[in-house]
Amino acid sequence: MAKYNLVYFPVRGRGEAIRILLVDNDQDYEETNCAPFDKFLAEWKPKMAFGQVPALYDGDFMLVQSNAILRYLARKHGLYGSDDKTAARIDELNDGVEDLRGAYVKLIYTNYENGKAEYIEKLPNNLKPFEKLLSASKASDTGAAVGGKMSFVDYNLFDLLENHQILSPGCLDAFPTLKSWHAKIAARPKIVAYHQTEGFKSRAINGNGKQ
Ligand code: 0HH
Repeated sequence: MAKYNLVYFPVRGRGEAIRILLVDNDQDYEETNCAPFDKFLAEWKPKMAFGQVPALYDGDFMLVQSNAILRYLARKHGLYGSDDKTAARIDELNDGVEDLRGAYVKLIYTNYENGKAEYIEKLPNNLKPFEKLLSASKASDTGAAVGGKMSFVDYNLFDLLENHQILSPGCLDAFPTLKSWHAKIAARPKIVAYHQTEGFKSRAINGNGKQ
Protein backbone atom coordinates (compact mmCIF):
# COMPACT_ATOMS: atom_id res chain seq x y z
CA MET A 1 0.00 0.00 0.00
CA ALA A 2 1.26 3.46 -0.90
CA LYS A 3 2.30 5.63 1.99
CA TYR A 4 0.09 8.58 1.11
CA ASN A 5 -3.38 8.85 -0.39
CA LEU A 6 -4.43 12.11 -2.04
CA VAL A 7 -8.18 12.63 -2.28
CA TYR A 8 -9.04 15.15 -4.97
CA PHE A 9 -10.86 15.82 -8.21
CA PRO A 10 -9.11 14.71 -11.42
CA VAL A 11 -7.78 18.20 -12.12
CA ARG A 12 -4.48 19.94 -11.42
CA GLY A 13 -6.12 22.65 -9.31
CA ARG A 14 -4.96 22.71 -5.72
CA GLY A 15 -3.68 19.15 -5.95
CA GLU A 16 -0.90 19.57 -8.45
CA ALA A 17 1.76 21.18 -6.26
CA ILE A 18 1.21 18.34 -3.78
CA ARG A 19 1.57 15.76 -6.55
CA ILE A 20 4.83 17.18 -7.89
CA LEU A 21 6.28 17.55 -4.40
CA LEU A 22 5.57 13.85 -3.80
CA VAL A 23 6.88 12.78 -7.20
CA ASP A 24 10.06 14.84 -7.02
CA ASN A 25 10.84 13.51 -3.55
CA ASP A 26 10.29 9.83 -4.37
CA GLN A 27 7.21 9.51 -2.20
CA ASP A 28 4.88 6.71 -3.15
CA TYR A 29 1.28 7.86 -3.24
CA GLU A 30 -2.14 6.82 -4.48
CA GLU A 31 -4.96 9.01 -5.62
CA THR A 32 -8.61 8.70 -4.70
CA ASN A 33 -10.80 10.45 -7.24
CA CYS A 34 -13.67 12.10 -5.39
CA ALA A 35 -15.60 12.96 -8.61
CA PRO A 36 -18.27 13.02 -9.85
CA PHE A 37 -19.56 15.97 -7.88
CA ASP A 38 -22.65 14.20 -6.50
CA LYS A 39 -20.40 11.47 -5.11
CA PHE A 40 -18.15 14.16 -3.61
CA LEU A 41 -21.18 15.79 -1.98
CA ALA A 42 -22.49 12.53 -0.54
CA GLU A 43 -19.31 10.70 0.41
CA TRP A 44 -16.48 13.16 0.86
CA LYS A 45 -17.69 16.66 1.65
CA PRO A 46 -19.19 15.70 5.05
CA LYS A 47 -15.86 14.14 6.13
CA MET A 48 -13.78 17.22 5.33
CA ALA A 49 -13.08 19.79 8.05
CA PHE A 50 -13.95 22.67 5.69
CA GLY A 51 -16.14 20.66 3.32
CA GLN A 52 -13.44 20.79 0.65
CA VAL A 53 -10.63 18.80 -0.90
CA PRO A 54 -7.70 18.16 -1.43
CA ALA A 55 -7.18 15.87 1.53
CA LEU A 56 -4.09 13.86 2.27
CA TYR A 57 -4.17 10.60 4.20
CA ASP A 58 -0.94 9.54 5.87
CA GLY A 59 -2.12 6.25 7.36
CA ASP A 60 -5.09 7.17 9.53
CA PHE A 61 -4.00 10.80 9.81
CA MET A 62 -6.09 12.92 7.44
CA LEU A 63 -5.30 16.55 6.64
CA VAL A 64 -7.08 19.15 4.50
CA GLN A 65 -6.14 22.62 3.21
CA SER A 66 -3.64 22.48 0.36
CA ASN A 67 -1.06 24.75 2.00
CA ALA A 68 -1.23 22.84 5.29
CA ILE A 69 -0.67 19.64 3.31
CA LEU A 70 2.36 21.15 1.54
CA ARG A 71 3.79 22.28 4.87
CA TYR A 72 3.17 18.91 6.53
CA LEU A 73 5.00 17.12 3.72
CA ALA A 74 7.74 19.77 3.80
CA ARG A 75 8.37 19.20 7.50
CA LYS A 76 8.50 15.45 6.99
CA HIS A 77 10.74 15.48 3.93
CA GLY A 78 13.24 18.26 4.58
CA LEU A 79 11.61 20.88 2.35
CA TYR A 80 11.20 23.72 4.85
CA GLY A 81 14.68 25.31 4.98
CA SER A 82 17.23 24.66 7.70
CA ASP A 83 16.56 27.51 10.11
CA ASP A 84 13.68 29.66 11.32
CA LYS A 85 14.49 32.65 9.15
CA THR A 86 14.69 30.60 5.97
CA ALA A 87 11.42 28.88 6.89
CA ALA A 88 9.86 32.32 7.37
CA ARG A 89 11.10 33.39 3.91
CA ILE A 90 9.59 30.22 2.45
CA ASP A 91 6.28 31.03 4.16
CA GLU A 92 6.44 34.62 2.96
CA LEU A 93 6.89 33.53 -0.64
CA ASN A 94 4.20 30.86 -0.31
CA ASP A 95 1.73 33.45 1.00
CA GLY A 96 2.47 35.48 -2.13
CA VAL A 97 1.77 32.37 -4.20
CA GLU A 98 -1.51 31.89 -2.34
CA ASP A 99 -2.56 35.51 -3.02
CA LEU A 100 -1.95 35.13 -6.75
CA ARG A 101 -3.56 31.68 -6.80
CA GLY A 102 -6.63 33.14 -5.14
CA ALA A 103 -6.88 35.81 -7.85
CA TYR A 104 -6.37 33.17 -10.56
CA VAL A 105 -9.04 30.86 -9.11
CA LYS A 106 -11.47 33.78 -8.85
CA LEU A 107 -10.85 34.66 -12.50
CA ILE A 108 -11.21 31.07 -13.71
CA TYR A 109 -14.37 30.20 -11.76
CA THR A 110 -16.20 33.52 -11.56
CA ASN A 111 -15.15 36.02 -14.22
CA TYR A 112 -13.17 34.34 -17.01
CA GLU A 113 -14.80 35.92 -20.07
CA ASN A 114 -15.11 39.44 -18.69
CA GLY A 115 -12.02 39.50 -16.51
CA LYS A 116 -9.31 37.76 -18.52
CA ALA A 117 -7.98 40.79 -20.44
CA GLU A 118 -7.67 42.93 -17.32
CA TYR A 119 -6.11 40.06 -15.37
CA ILE A 120 -3.46 39.60 -18.05
CA GLU A 121 -2.81 43.34 -18.18
CA LYS A 122 -2.13 43.38 -14.44
CA LEU A 123 -0.13 40.15 -14.45
CA PRO A 124 3.35 41.72 -14.89
CA ASN A 125 2.76 43.80 -11.76
CA ASN A 126 1.74 40.68 -9.90
CA LEU A 127 4.76 38.70 -11.13
CA LYS A 128 7.28 41.44 -10.34
CA PRO A 129 7.55 40.68 -6.60
CA PHE A 130 8.36 37.05 -7.39
CA GLU A 131 11.09 38.15 -9.81
CA LYS A 132 12.59 40.43 -7.15
CA LEU A 133 12.52 37.81 -4.40
CA LEU A 134 13.93 35.03 -6.56
CA SER A 135 16.57 37.32 -7.99
CA ALA A 136 17.66 38.31 -4.45
CA SER A 137 17.94 34.63 -3.50
CA LYS A 138 19.89 33.77 -6.69
CA ALA A 139 17.26 31.22 -7.65
CA SER A 140 18.31 31.09 -11.28
CA ASP A 141 21.79 29.88 -10.18
CA THR A 142 20.71 27.44 -7.48
CA GLY A 143 17.40 26.27 -8.99
CA ALA A 144 15.70 26.79 -5.62
CA ALA A 145 13.42 29.73 -4.85
CA VAL A 146 14.66 30.31 -1.29
CA GLY A 147 17.99 29.71 0.43
CA GLY A 148 19.64 27.58 -2.24
CA LYS A 149 17.69 24.45 -1.28
CA MET A 150 14.43 23.04 -2.63
CA SER A 151 11.42 23.68 -0.46
CA PHE A 152 7.66 23.23 -0.77
CA VAL A 153 7.24 26.69 -2.22
CA ASP A 154 9.25 25.68 -5.30
CA TYR A 155 6.49 23.24 -6.22
CA ASN A 156 3.67 25.61 -5.42
CA LEU A 157 5.13 28.54 -7.34
CA PHE A 158 6.13 26.31 -10.26
CA ASP A 159 2.59 24.96 -10.60
CA LEU A 160 1.11 28.45 -10.42
CA LEU A 161 3.47 29.70 -13.15
CA GLU A 162 2.66 26.69 -15.32
CA ASN A 163 -0.98 27.75 -15.18
CA HIS A 164 -0.15 31.36 -15.93
CA GLN A 165 1.98 30.43 -18.93
CA ILE A 166 -1.08 28.69 -20.35
CA LEU A 167 -3.36 31.61 -19.51
CA SER A 168 -0.90 34.15 -20.89
CA PRO A 169 1.83 32.57 -23.05
CA GLY A 170 5.13 34.42 -22.76
CA CYS A 171 4.17 36.02 -19.43
CA LEU A 172 7.58 35.09 -17.97
CA ASP A 173 9.57 36.61 -20.83
CA ALA A 174 10.01 39.92 -19.01
CA PHE A 175 11.26 38.14 -15.88
CA PRO A 176 14.63 36.49 -16.53
CA THR A 177 15.12 35.02 -13.06
CA LEU A 178 11.62 33.57 -12.83
CA LYS A 179 11.94 32.22 -16.35
CA SER A 180 15.27 30.49 -15.80
CA TRP A 181 14.29 29.18 -12.34
CA HIS A 182 11.03 27.84 -13.83
CA ALA A 183 12.99 26.12 -16.63
CA LYS A 184 15.27 24.49 -14.04
CA ILE A 185 12.33 23.08 -12.09
CA ALA A 186 10.68 21.89 -15.32
CA ALA A 187 13.92 20.06 -16.21
CA ARG A 188 14.19 18.13 -12.94
CA PRO A 189 14.25 14.52 -14.14
CA LYS A 190 11.38 13.21 -12.00
CA ILE A 191 9.18 16.13 -13.02
CA VAL A 192 10.06 15.59 -16.70
CA ALA A 193 9.12 11.90 -16.36
CA TYR A 194 5.90 12.75 -14.51
CA HIS A 195 4.91 15.25 -17.21
CA GLN A 196 5.13 12.43 -19.75
CA THR A 197 2.64 10.21 -17.90
CA GLU A 198 -0.91 9.77 -19.21
CA GLY A 199 -2.19 10.61 -15.75
CA PHE A 200 -0.69 14.09 -15.98
CA LYS A 201 -1.38 14.67 -19.67
CA SER A 202 -5.05 13.77 -19.40
CA ARG A 203 -5.71 15.90 -16.33
CA ALA A 204 -7.45 19.24 -16.88
CA ILE A 205 -6.04 22.26 -15.13
CA ASN A 206 -9.35 23.44 -13.70
CA GLY A 207 -12.74 21.89 -13.08
CA ASN A 208 -14.71 24.06 -15.51
CA GLY A 209 -12.55 23.57 -18.62
CA LYS A 210 -11.20 27.13 -18.51
CA GLN A 211 -7.48 27.73 -18.45
N1 0HH B 1 -8.51 26.57 0.97
C1 0HH B 1 -8.73 25.28 0.37
C2 0HH B 1 -7.39 24.63 0.04
O1 0HH B 1 -6.42 25.34 -0.19
C3 0HH B 1 -9.59 25.43 -0.88
C4 0HH B 1 -9.92 24.09 -1.46
C5 0HH B 1 -10.97 24.15 -2.55
O2 0HH B 1 -11.29 25.22 -3.07
O3 0HH B 1 -7.30 23.40 0.06
N2 0HH B 1 -11.48 22.97 -2.89
C6 0HH B 1 -12.49 22.82 -3.91
C7 0HH B 1 -11.92 21.98 -5.03
S1 0HH B 1 -10.63 22.80 -5.85
C8 0HH B 1 -13.67 22.05 -3.35
O4 0HH B 1 -13.51 21.13 -2.56
C9 0HH B 1 -11.38 23.25 -7.35
C10 0HH B 1 -11.54 22.06 -8.29
C11 0HH B 1 -12.95 21.89 -8.65
C12 0HH B 1 -13.13 20.66 -9.51
C13 0HH B 1 -14.57 20.46 -9.75
C14 0HH B 1 -15.03 19.18 -10.38
C15 0HH B 1 -14.16 18.60 -11.43
C16 0HH B 1 -14.77 17.38 -12.03
C17 0HH B 1 -13.88 16.80 -13.10
N3 0HH B 1 -14.86 22.44 -3.78
C18 0HH B 1 -16.08 21.77 -3.44
C19 0HH B 1 -16.93 22.52 -2.50
O5 0HH B 1 -16.53 23.60 -2.01
O6 0HH B 1 -18.04 22.02 -2.22
